[in-house]
Amino acid sequence: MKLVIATRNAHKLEEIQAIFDFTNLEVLSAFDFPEIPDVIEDGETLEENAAKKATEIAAATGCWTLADDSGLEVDALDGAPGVYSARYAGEHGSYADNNVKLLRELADKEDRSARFRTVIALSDPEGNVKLVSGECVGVIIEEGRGANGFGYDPLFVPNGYSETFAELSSEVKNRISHRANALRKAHEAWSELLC
Ligand code: ITT
Repeated sequence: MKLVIATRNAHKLEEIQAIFDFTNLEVLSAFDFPEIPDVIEDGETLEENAAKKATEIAAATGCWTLADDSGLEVDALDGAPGVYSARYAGEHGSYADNNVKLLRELADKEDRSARFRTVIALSDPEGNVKLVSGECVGVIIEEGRGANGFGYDPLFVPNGYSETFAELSSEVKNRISHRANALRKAHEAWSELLC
């Protein structure tokens, strides 16, 4: 069976393949289908976007498709940037721009608690979709540290650690991250379908 992972984010693809042991599947990604246009992520929740990505790519490729949508939810900002995490500083903002904006918004806030959340959707080619989610709770520090990972990793220290996600090795991040937790749940829930 072929499984498409619906992302063009190479970091994410690496993390998903490191966690999920797809031994009996031929794994493809959005990179293998350059002709398929990007899915417009205009849902109001991570759940809506993950389901939309999975069902649209499954319909376009005719293959079972796994999609994830993730976001950083900051308590003092009422859950922002949340579903808007990728474009927090504007449609063409970089990861660095997003981090600068996050630090500015939190400048006068005492509560720095936050969580990364991932929703994973699995769709068959007919559009029947299932969802699971996972999270990783931590705090936003005052200045970025570390060079690993991507996105908000330099600003996020997971509970129980003193290093940021960008300072921790990818092995550690892949063990404790929101995506890892969601993928473990996906593995439990869907192992008969996918392994
Ligand atoms: P695809 O839609 O192609 O899968 P994306 O980069 O847009 O890739 P998401 O929509 O899942 O990824 O995530 C939205 C943003 O949330 C992403 O651009 C990052 O800024 C942030 N993010 C997600 N997972 C993260 C992680 O593990 N570490 C740091 N930031 C993360």
